[in-house]
Amino acid sequence: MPKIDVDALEDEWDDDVAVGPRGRPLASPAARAARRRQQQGRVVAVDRGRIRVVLEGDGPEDTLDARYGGAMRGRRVVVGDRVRVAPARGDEPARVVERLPRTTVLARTGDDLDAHERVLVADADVVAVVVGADNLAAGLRFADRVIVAATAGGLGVLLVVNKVDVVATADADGLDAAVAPYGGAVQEVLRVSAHTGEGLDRLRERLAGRWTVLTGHSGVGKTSLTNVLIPDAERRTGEVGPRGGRHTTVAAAAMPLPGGGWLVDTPGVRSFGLGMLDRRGVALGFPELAGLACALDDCRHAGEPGCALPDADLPEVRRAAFERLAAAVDGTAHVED
Ligand SMILES: Nc1nc2c(ncn2[C@@H]2O[C@H](COP(=O)(O)OP(=O)(O)OP(=O)(O)O)[C@@H](O)[C@H]2O)c(=O)[nH]1
Ligand SMILES: [Mg+2]
Ligand SMILES: [Zn+2]
Repeated sequence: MPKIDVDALEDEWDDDVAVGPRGRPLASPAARAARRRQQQGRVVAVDRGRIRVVLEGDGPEDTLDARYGGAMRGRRVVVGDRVRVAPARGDEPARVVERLPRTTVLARTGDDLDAHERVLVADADVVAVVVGADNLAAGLRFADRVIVAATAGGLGVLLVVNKVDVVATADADGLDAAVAPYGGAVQEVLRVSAHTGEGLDRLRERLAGRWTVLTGHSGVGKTSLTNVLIPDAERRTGEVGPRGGRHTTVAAAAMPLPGGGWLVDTPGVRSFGLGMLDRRGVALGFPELAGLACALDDCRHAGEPGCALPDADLPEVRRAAFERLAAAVDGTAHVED
């Protein structure tokens, strides 16, 4: 039986609708007309080959399902990507024919020595790293990593401490002391509860008009927060139980916030590898180190003569976080978090 080259067929289809290799428009009048029919949009969900897009000028609820066009040549899109879409024709679905350059990326690697980065969300403005008040220490180690990755990718960071309802009044001081060192590392620290609604007004203000990605360990309440911030979302959350709240969300999805802006709920991850960065990249993710006057312009803060790090004025836990993550990407220590 002759083998059908699906890619070749797709190329033909796409050439017909105007984009040549590398997404350049083809010159023929028919191709130019086809290109005019293409529209720009933004990816709000991806399910393998199915891409959900909101077209520019359409309402946020008005989504369109598209497939990869041959002109994409194996390039993949993620939630948040800006794309050009060729409209559906007859039985043919709409096609994503071009991915526009990304302005920000939230990316991680499998582990700290693996350089292959996976982009989780593109072109978002802010990452809200969610930690559970009932598991603060592990959450803050995770946040250390997200702050570095987000800064490298051009995103701002909010630290959202969820489940404050489980903290007894007597422990509230402990919580304050634990998060205080992060004041200089993120745009804002917010204390919230998806269950009682505490702190959500302030969170809504911070989210308004922006694309915000929720990230955090599984079970910290990312989807619970999504559901209270976006009542129509009705996404499934983990039940409380022996294995409660473990990997309930399986794919990222962007949803419009009632007050404007978008919230991206993502699956919980166990760790956030920083293998795409070296020691200097890690240092850039510590805003507290920005003004450091080391003798060497390209100081790696690894014990060089004249390095200003030992005398730098930054909280001890943040200094320890830098040492830990810098050693992890250097390969001098294996960091288990
Ligand atoms: N006490 C308390 N429990 C909460 C709060 N928010 C979420 N939970 C509970 O935490 C569990 C996990 O919540 P999810 O919203 O599914 O967590 P998630 O971060 O989306 O988890 P993944 O999708 O697996 O990444 C559920 O049992 C929620 O009811 C909160 O503010 N307080
Ligand atoms: Mg979830
Ligand atoms: Zn230095």
